[in-house]
Amino acid sequence: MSLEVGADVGEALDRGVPVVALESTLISHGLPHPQNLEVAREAERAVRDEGAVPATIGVVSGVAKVGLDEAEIELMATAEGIPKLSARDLPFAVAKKSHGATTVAATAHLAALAGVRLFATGGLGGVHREASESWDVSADLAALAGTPVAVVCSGVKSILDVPATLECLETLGVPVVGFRTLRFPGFYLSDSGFSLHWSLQCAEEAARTIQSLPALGLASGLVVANPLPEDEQLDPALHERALRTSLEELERRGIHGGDVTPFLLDHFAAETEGESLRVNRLIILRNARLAAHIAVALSALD
Ligand code: PSU
Ligand code: MN
Repeated sequence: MSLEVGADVGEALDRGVPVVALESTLISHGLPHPQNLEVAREAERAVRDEGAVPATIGVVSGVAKVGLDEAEIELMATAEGIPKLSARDLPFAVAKKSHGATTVAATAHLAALAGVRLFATGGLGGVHREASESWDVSADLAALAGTPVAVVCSGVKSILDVPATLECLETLGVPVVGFRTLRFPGFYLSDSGFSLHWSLQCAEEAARTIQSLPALGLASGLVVANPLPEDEQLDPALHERALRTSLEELERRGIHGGDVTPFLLDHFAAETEGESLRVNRLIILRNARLAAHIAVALSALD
């Protein structure tokens, strides 16, 4: 079997108990050890505290798992050289019986395949700065266009070209909505400086939105953008400085492709002396909690 659903996740799905998917790339490539393991465990706990069942997704020895167990999460957090898997990489990891950490694109794909409708992460991938030359646009965007999963996130990572990413989401027909805001969040920052057309006021409204998508024949996902409160965000001046030096260093080293995002997140942590890690952790936990709220509301509607 190349796809396996964890026992508690499978049981929850059978009984209509709410389930929230969590990704493993942020564990293997987005955060350093040991914070990565702490955050992975805390995110699962946050989902449980809100009355849903967490399903951390990843590939272990060639099996795509929806609902990693504790030892498998530890493997994602500690093993050296775990490949970062987008959706297109999944068949190779399966054929080669490899481990793999799933990005937003791959996690959303596997979640939908298993029937999980909510997914929480920190920030989506998107259009990189200089993409007009590099063509570096995350597969996360195309995946959300064709995968019926709602992703709760704090916008797209601020290392990206945010307005270009919003344009791209629009072109792809991905619905994007703010949670209690009309400002698009900026990941480490509460406000990216760009606005949204729609906002949702409560979990129930989000659940009704999710329910309406298939009924309208729309096969896309949904981006629920959940900003950090302003007093919890990264200091904007510090953010600006760290961003500038991180991008300079990226260019100096000529880093490309899938290595860009992990490099920038890592460099950001060094430049901000760990402040960005504190904020990244908060973002992930808040999004896990909101995704669980919405999953609970969605189960109540069904
Ligand atoms: N959000 C975080 N940390 C991360 C990521 C998202 O807070 O590490 C990961 C996600 O897995 C996302 C990936 O899919 O970064 C984007 O990578 P790329 O730009 O190479 O598509
Ligand atoms: Mn890329």
